[in-house]
Order: sequence, then structure tokens, then C-alpha cells
Amino acid sequence: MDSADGLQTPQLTFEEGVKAFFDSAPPFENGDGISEKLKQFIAHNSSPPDGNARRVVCVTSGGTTAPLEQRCVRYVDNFSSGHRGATSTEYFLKAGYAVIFLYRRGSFQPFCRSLPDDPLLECFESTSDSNIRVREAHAEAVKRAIIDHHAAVADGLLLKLPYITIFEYLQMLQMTAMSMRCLGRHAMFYLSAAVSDFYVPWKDMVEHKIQSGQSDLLDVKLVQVPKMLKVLREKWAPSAFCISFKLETDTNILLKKASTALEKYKMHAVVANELSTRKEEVVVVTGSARITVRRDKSTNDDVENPLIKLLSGKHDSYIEESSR
Ligand code: 9Z3
Repeated sequence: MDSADGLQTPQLTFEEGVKAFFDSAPPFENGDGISEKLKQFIAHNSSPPDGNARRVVCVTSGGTTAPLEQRCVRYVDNFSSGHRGATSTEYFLKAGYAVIFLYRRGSFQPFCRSLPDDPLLECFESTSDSNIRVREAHAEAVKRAIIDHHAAVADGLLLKLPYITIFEYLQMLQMTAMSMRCLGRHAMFYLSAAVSDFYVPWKDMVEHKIQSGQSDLLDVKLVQVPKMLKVLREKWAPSAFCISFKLETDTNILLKKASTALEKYKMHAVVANELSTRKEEVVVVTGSARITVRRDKSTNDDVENPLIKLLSGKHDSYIEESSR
């Protein structure tokens, strides 16, 4: 890549690229607090009061941003509503997992999918004596959301960690993975977040809002984000069961790209999905098998229901393999 003065900068090795990414990241806000929450959550689920240790899955959800200014006004965003991650979290909890939900702030949340877009204003109304009550039409959805969500959090089964930028996301993914290492094969990563491929290193970023009107061109140099899937598998959590996602808009290349990702990053499974049909069907690529998973339209089921059943079954086999 060219530097600002036009000179060629030397190509970094993969390891140098990883180091450069973390070295260039802004300080990790509240890192100690998050580390403590993770420690407690994992301790609680590895030796819970009922004596039944749980499997723990880290579900990543939503899209990361790559800021263009340090005091950020503009950024490059990655598409994802967070629906996949939020829905999958509900099914993982049903399947008996404890879930670390690493999500983009403002994206879909578990148990809130049946609520309208603006739940506070649409679900509640004021009464003649100036109190607030739930509107009849939303009563059941609000009750379910509150009961299920509070139960998961109160029982210590759901830990929610919000991010916005690619820096926050990868710093938290690294911290989560290191904390989950002690779980060995009982840990799972379900990486459904849409992660930026390019970023501006913090030290190269302008501090203030980029001014328009100075030139017709906006000259911003973006650097490739090192593929952290590889680091996750090799260094951060080498025994964990890892599932990544592959999103394409061209179905002709989707499965090939998913197989390449499976091999290149040594994933245990890659879930391939096409943008417009992603809520109807996905293909799970594992080894040489390609398993199509469809939503049952007759029961209005979510595609995540059979998907999580399939993946937790594969996780069972992965755990059993180690005791043979
Ligand atoms: C996905 O493919 C997810 O299934 C979606 C879910 C983002 C499509 P929604 O949140 O959509 O329900 O609206 N996630 C991974 C996307 C991605 O960026 N994958 C990278 C790639 O395809 C690999 S990490 O190269």
C-alpha cells in the first residue's frame, strides 16, 4: 500500500498485521469491567449452583463500523440487522447453552423480535389517571419478552456486550475468547456478525470531521483487517467449536466461497447464506457435506430453529470425540 507521501510501505506479515491492528486501536473503554463480567459469567456457568456445567456460546451479531474520523461523524458500515444473532441466541438458550451476545448497539435483541419498531411508544399508552399501561394488542408480546429476557439474565445465562466499531468488536472478541479458553471443547463461537474487511488505522485517522469543499475527491486509505478467524482458531481459543458465516448476493459463488473459508480458517462449519433468502434457507458446509436447512413455512418457524438443532448436535459429537 502507498503511504501518504507516495512511498511504498513494506508489506506486513500476517502476525505483524494483527499486532498493528491492536496496537493502532483506540484504548479499550471499560476493558477491566468487561473482563470481570466475563470471568463471573464463565465461572457461574462452569460450576452453577445445580452442579450441571453448561456449554457456553459466543454469538456475534450485527455489523461493525470502520470510523473515518477519530471524533467520528462518518464511518463505513456493514450490513446486518442483527436478526440472525438475536434469534439464534433464543434457540441456543432453549438448547441449554449459556450465551455471550456480542452485538452492535441498536441492532435486534433476543426476545424482542415480535415487538414493534418503537416499543416504548407503540406498546404503551397513558390512562385517564395519568398512569401507563400496556396496549391490549401488544400485551402478550411484551409479557413474553420481559419474562423470557429477565429469566435468562437473572439466571446468569445471557451476558450482553455491545460494540459499535471494528476496534471494539475485535477487542471484545479477543477478550471473550481468552476468557472462554478454560471451557475447552465446551465453548462455541457462532460468528454471525458482518465484520468490516477494511479499516483506517487509528494513528492515520484525522481527528476532526473531514471538511467538504476542499476537493472533489475524498482520499481515504483503508487497510485490510487481518482475518481474525484464523487467530481465534489458532491462538485465542484453539479447542472451541467454531462456526462462521459466509454472505454473498451471487448464489453461483456462495458455496465455493464457504468451502474456501472452511478450509482456510479451519472452521468446524461455515453457514452459507444469500442476502435475499437468508431468512428462508441456509447451507451448512462441514467437511465435504453440504446440508441445506430450510424454515418450515407451514408452522411459521424460524430457520434458526433447525439450524441451532443441527449445530448443537455437531457440537455434541465434537465434545464426544475427545473422550474416545
Ligand atoms: C451473515 O452472513 C448473517 O447471516 C447476516 C444476517 C449478516 C446475513 P441479519 O443480521 O443478517 O439477520 O440482517 N453474517 C456474516 C457476514 C460476513 O460478513 N461474513 C464474512 C464474509 O462473508 C466472513 S466473517 O466474508
